[in-house]
Amino acid sequence: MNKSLFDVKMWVKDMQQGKRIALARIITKIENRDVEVPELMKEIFPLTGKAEVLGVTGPPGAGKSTLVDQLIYASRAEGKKVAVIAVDPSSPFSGGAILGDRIRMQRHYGDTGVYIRSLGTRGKHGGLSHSTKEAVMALDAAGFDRIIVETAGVGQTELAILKLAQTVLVVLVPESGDSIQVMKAGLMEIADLFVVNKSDRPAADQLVRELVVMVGMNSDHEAKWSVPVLKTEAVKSVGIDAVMKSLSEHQSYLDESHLRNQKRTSFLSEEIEDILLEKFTQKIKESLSSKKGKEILSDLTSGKITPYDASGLIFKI
Ligand SMILES: Nc1nc2c(ncn2[C@@H]2O[C@H](COP(=O)(O)OP(=O)(O)OP(=O)(O)O)[C@@H](O)[C@H]2O)c(=O)[nH]1
Ligand SMILES: [Mg+2]
Repeated sequence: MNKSLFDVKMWVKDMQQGKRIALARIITKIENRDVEVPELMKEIFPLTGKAEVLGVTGPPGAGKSTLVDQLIYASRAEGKKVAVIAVDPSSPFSGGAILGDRIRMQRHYGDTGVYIRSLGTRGKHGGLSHSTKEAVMALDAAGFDRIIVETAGVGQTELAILKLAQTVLVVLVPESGDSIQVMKAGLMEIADLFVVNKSDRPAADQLVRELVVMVGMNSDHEAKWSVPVLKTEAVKSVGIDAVMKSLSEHQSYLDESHLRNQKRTSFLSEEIEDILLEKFTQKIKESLSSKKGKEILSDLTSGKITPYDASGLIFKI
């Protein structure tokens, strides 16, 4: 008998029935880019496509997790099941750097309608955006109605990750004031909603005004969605209702404008790209370490062929 201890079908079924251990184990396999992932995703994929996926980003310390905590609370009041993935590209370990987030959101502990998980760059380099996409699919299949992806920071990796969201919420704070940064970081292009948090601080209104002007300059007149700029004081739960309202309006807009389908297509197209890249990378590594690969490398080192010749030959193995 050579049956794997990890019965993919059974774990996915358990996950669908709400068993936390199954969900956690599946996401860990995804995070580690385990060999069973393709088989897992085959079971998971047909169960996806129902969840609302929100992305939350902004500079470090802007209050993203505090706001997400409020969004969880408000979503629960609507009867929705919510999952949060806190992504930290700078962390090689999940759970470590983002431990603070778990503590911040721990009032939901014991609520079976809430699941919070961190993802770091464990496993192979560059796979974080791929892992996040598949973790979102797993949570969707597990029956969460709303999935919130919080990314720490506004670098290229974070922006790439946010492509998977249907609605992107950018959180800024008065002291990060320089709205020029917003332009530079490419946030204007991805924001569906701006939130100026810590509005208890001076200069919040100033930042709101600047953002409104920038949104106005950036929006094309044909656009049916005008990006709202809202003020919150997340620690005190101020302004959350308006954020929830805008999020729901954006979701309706996605349906009315048929953008939801378009977003799903681009999500899946990126997933294919990631799968192929992963396969190619693996294949190239195998080819390079094969007998033939070593001969090619030796010819390259001795100057008989060029790196481009070598690549062509490796490609044909
Ligand atoms: N004054 C004030 N402080 C706030 C507000 N919202 C959050 N904070 C505080 O700001 C700090 C950072 O909040 P977090 O929610 O951890 O911010 P974050 O953006 O998730 O931080 P990273 O994930 O580390 O980038 C905490 O000490 C919060 O209590 C607010 O509306 N007003
Ligand atoms: Mg945070």
